[in-house]
Amino acid sequence: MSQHRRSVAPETDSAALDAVIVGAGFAGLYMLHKLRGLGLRAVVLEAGDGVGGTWYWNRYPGARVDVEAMHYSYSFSTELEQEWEWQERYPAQPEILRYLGHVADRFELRRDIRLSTRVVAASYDEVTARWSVSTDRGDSYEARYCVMATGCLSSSRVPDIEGLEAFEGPRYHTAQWPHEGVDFTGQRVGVIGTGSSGIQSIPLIAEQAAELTVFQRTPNYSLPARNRPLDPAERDAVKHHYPRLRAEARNSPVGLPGLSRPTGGALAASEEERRARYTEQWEKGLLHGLVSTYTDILTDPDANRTVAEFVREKIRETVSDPATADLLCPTGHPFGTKRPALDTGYYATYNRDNVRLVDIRRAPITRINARGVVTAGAEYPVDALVFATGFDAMTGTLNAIDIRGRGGLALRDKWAGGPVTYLGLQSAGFPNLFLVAGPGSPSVLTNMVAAIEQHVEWIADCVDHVRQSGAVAIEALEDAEADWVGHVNEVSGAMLYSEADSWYLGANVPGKARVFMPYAGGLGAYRRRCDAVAATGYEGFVLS
Ligand code: N01
Repeated sequence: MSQHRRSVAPETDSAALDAVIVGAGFAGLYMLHKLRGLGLRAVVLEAGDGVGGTWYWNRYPGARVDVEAMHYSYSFSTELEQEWEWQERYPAQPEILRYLGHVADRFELRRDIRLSTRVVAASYDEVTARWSVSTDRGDSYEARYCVMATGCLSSSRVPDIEGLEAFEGPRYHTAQWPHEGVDFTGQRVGVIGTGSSGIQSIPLIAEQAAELTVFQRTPNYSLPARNRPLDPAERDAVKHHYPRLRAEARNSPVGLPGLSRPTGGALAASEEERRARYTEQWEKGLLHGLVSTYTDILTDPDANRTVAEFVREKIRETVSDPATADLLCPTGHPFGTKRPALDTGYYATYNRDNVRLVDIRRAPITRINARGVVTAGAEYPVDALVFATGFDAMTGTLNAIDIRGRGGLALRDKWAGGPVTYLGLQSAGFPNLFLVAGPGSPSVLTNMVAAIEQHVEWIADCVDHVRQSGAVAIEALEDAEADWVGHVNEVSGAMLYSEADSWYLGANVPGKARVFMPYAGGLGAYRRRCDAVAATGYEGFVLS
């Protein structure tokens, strides 16, 4: 536990607070820094025992970023971006956590961060126009503004499988990994789930365990990361060009520089041209490379099929056993409609003698017993079980907090049919409550750090505007919200996203409304829209 906890009594804090920020990941840390820059008094409440958010929790073997760190990093401080030396192209979790710890120290953020403090409720008082935010420690904080910097993938899920509690060995979820690590040497390990977390951890668990059984319901598309150490000359070159690269990233669709902007459709190109372009991107090891090859990869099923087939060919080339290769080939959803993974040696892992793949689409898991996993076809004894089963994404963490707005309206009730927001920044009926990377914003479809910076800066400007204008509250209007939700749905509706049972759609959580949650219109266009809203005196919001 940090020595920085409770340096100021919460009562004293609360009396003078302007803002409560929930979460000390990339979003919360920068929000605190920005609000301080406006001369505001803010406190960050963080459930974890340390800062870092996603990078604090996700400590599973192989956890690393899938966006190049030189760009998956803050751009707001020239000194910070010049002094930090990323060691790898795609650093592993410890390096990113060190970076965020460095940021917390460098900007002296820790004194206003309360660790090991989970927010359980937040309610708005219409008379005082202030939020009261309660924690699991039994205390509460009052402030004019409340900013939810709670992350998009922070409520982990273990599926409700009969007999789970009967299992006699240890169970782990990738996002709740023990800080001391896990030694699987000599063990029979079962991994359930083949999304990014499974795909990153499986090769490393396979190297250590005596036997690894992977339970796959849906094969995912995965691309080689081509990770490597960064050499100093390369690092310096990026640093030298940061002003241009960051500007390009801010205005690009996915928040990254350097990706080609396609001009034509895939089917207009010859097969040779397509193959050459796909191969070029495959070799580069970039998450967004293949979808950026042609304009219609995410809109035309036939165009998409060409790239999906290209990836399937790569899988068949890599995996020696044809039956296993077939099982690993995704066929049930278009490429890019679930987030692809970026891996190191994932498919080749299935060539190892100690690894087997079990198709639980064909023979589903029926229960877990004391010894292991039972499917409709067989029993698989294991010593340890790893759940790489994902998250209640985008809304799970917000809905876990009892958030009450005007007239006691509960956010989780308002969102029962799916989240509704204006610009992903606010929800009508909840004045002065801001969401960072909320549903209805580009967030998870883009470089998260670029998306977070845009939100934090917009929110800080907005708060400053409210104060300068002598108002005490700002609230999204229902009409503006309805128009925005309509636009978000229209954009994703013109794409292929609804063809996958993805967490983008909430389809991985039984009973969750099937609504495409992020905004698929691109970060650059979204930024321009947010800037235009601010420039016109916060159109679609009302000040009081
Ligand atoms: O979770 P997921 P994740 N029985 O939801 C399976 C980010 N991330 O933690 O597809 C059996 O993608 C499920 O099967 P299905 C990234 O944005 C980034 O892997 O629902 N299986 C699926 O295979 C990513 O997209 C990095 O049929 C069950 C898996 O579990 C997001 O986090 C690294 C099941 C869950 O996959 C989530 O990734 C890691 C059940 N009852 C994560 N329930 C980076 O590289 C679920 N599954 C930065």
